[in-house]
Amino acid sequence: MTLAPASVAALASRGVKVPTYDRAAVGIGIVHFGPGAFHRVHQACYVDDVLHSDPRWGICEVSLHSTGVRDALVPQAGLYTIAILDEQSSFRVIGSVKEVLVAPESPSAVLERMVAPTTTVVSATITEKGYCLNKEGGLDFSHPDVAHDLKHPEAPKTFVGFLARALRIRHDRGLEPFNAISCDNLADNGHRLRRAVLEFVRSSDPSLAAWVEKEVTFPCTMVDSITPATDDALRARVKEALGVEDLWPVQREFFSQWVIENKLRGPQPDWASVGVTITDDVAGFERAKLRLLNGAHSTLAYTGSLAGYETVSSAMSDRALATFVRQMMLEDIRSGLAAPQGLDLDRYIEAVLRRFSNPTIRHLLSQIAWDGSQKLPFRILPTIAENLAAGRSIARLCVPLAAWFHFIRWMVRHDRQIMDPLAAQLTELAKSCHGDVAHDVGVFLGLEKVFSGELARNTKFRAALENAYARLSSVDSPARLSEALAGIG
Ligand code: CS2
Repeated sequence: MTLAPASVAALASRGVKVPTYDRAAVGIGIVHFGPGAFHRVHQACYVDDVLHSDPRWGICEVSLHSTGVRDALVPQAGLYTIAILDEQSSFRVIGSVKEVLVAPESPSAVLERMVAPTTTVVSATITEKGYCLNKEGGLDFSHPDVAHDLKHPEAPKTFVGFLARALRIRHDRGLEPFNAISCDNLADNGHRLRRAVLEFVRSSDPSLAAWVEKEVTFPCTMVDSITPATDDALRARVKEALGVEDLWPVQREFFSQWVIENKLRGPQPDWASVGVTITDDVAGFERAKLRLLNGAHSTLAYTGSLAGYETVSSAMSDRALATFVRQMMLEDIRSGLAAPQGLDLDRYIEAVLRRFSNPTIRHLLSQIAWDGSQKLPFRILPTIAENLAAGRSIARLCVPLAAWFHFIRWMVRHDRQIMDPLAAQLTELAKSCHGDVAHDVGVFLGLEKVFSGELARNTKFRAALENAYARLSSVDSPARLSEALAGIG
């Protein structure tokens, strides 16, 4: 038997937290792009809390590519389980998903939801690559899906294309615009989304640009909860706990944080009432999280993988690696950060390291290693640029980059699939490497979509990167990693 509305009442008696509001009375007020695991453990969970006091905010989920989530959730009437993994793990059934649409199957159904007067929030978790941005942070007009959407605005493929089309229709129908909320790990995510939409509209629908510029809000956000991908072990665990099968449960740590910029317009869920921070200073929170947590994650992903570790917690059990990451956070990253009100950076760093060491979370390094070409420019390069300008050390900060180069070479040597939009180019680059440090580093620095010309030509940066690359070149075990890290920083 699978999870269904009829099984919910019995679950409460098994100690499972279930929605106690009337789901039939829930209306759709939010359209969300990217119903992946992170969104379902994070935003959809906050919304589930809101629905206990305000039924207007059910979610219409939109998948831009795959049918997987739709095919799993529709037979369960949108219900799914979150496993909250901690010393005391718990299970919760979420009822906030009212509908799941697959955009390529029916772009018009998606647009209809986006232009409904009751829809005041359109949000997204589509990963860094989903915004189709170029290295300068603007819209990448050479991206095939962007080119498609400019030609076929009525049937978009991209999030930006859907926003532009829906805003056009709302404008023509005299409706207020919705709030467009990016919930992805991009620096200044709201500003980048706004710029991409304006550039798209200016090139395809210039008469709408002034209205979008003046009327539409794109709040920045910071989102945080460690969310390992769903696996069979989780499915089995949920089945045991619930007594029914959930076709696509999700899992996360106990910790969850959401910070939204204080510029939302029109009717909204009472986010603050369910623990969301609404503030004018999102940038401080976002920089701290992206650079300290996500920067350290990428460092662990590439160095830990080279040493043969599989999970974040196992990599953190390596004393040399854990010490290295802690020093990089405290000495190289923290010094360039301005703490937002209410956030003690030292305590934040210790809390992040404790979260990484949580043994109940099986977070694969290989999952974090995805999309290095998209993630490292937000997580590591800004700190390197600022430290170079301020005369602060960059020695340790070059380790995640050099480790990424070695990781890509290892993947190619072992014929493993590289999960990255630049996979083909990275594979060619790796094949052209032969172990000469200056040559190999030069090859990777030629990645124009990742490294600016200015940074690639910076002799201090190049020297530090070559040093890290040389020291990591024979790492294939924890002992070799410990030796390599000992000489850096
Ligand atoms: C991780 C993030 O996969 C990754 O790149 O660094 O998903 C990280 O777990 C989240 O941002 C935590 O909030």
